[in-house]
Amino acid sequence: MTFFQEKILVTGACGQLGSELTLELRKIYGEANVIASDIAMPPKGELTESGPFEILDVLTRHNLAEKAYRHHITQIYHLAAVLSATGESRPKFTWKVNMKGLENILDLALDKGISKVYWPSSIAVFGPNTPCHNTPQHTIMDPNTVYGISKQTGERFCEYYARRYKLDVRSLRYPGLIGYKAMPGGGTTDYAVDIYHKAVEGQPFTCYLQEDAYMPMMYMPDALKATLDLMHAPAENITIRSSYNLAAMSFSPAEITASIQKHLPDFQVTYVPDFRQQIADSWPQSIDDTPARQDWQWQPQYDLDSMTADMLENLRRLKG
Ligand code: AKB
Repeated sequence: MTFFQEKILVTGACGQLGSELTLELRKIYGEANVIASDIAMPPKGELTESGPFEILDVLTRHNLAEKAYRHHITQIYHLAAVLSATGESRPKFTWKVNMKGLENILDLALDKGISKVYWPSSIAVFGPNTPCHNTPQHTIMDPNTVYGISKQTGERFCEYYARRYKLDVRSLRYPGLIGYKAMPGGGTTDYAVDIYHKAVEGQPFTCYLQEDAYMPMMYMPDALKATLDLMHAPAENITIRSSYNLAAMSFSPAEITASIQKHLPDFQVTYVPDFRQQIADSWPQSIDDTPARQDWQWQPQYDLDSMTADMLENLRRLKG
């Protein structure tokens, strides 16, 4: 596939998704053509060494406009956000970063004629009255975390900009994302990353959710593929301009523990649920992603056991 001089800005590039997605985008579009950005400079590493990096606060419109102008930006992946668990300790700040940040990016896209915007939503848009099994694309949405409320409002905003201003904005409702390259920060699903680290370090794990807290999850290679497939799909195939349901697997802490114990039989987990259990209780257990499968042929590759084998192999390699 060839692309004509696209110049891509990634906000929140140091996050769990951003640090991997930026590198994938650099492979496709060329290292110099993908500008990673975040609120602070990360330690030297692949992200800063493989291409341009800018310090960028998405709340500062003039800073955003200056970067977009200077780098001749044609597409934006706007990933900067505060996640669900952290959001509950700083609700006003979370609302501001998640909503004002998105508004600034959408307006920048209109002002500068930016051709495409990607913005991640989440299963957090659903709430306690949403059907929790095979949650459909269109259903009751009554999120009760500030993160979920900001994502649901953000979805309405994206659809509005797409319909009213013909902005090509695309979005996915990610489940919990699991990868070995970067740690997540402040989410309710983060336990499913931490547990692998503890297992490989030979340590017991204390889980902040109940053993039966079932949630939708996805391995990072699938999340990267879904994001790029959506962004590369012809515009006429994109029938959902709020955000697509996206599914791969669902499991509970007890099930991921059993999957790890197939490789490490002595691995031990204890359960000490905290406030994050209530958040997990309000989210779906499994997702129906039929529109994503129909519109741009979404198909996940990893299930729980194949993810576990890959996570353990890579973490063992990285931790020596
Ligand atoms: C979180 O737990 O907050 C995120 C999410 C599901 O959006 N991983």
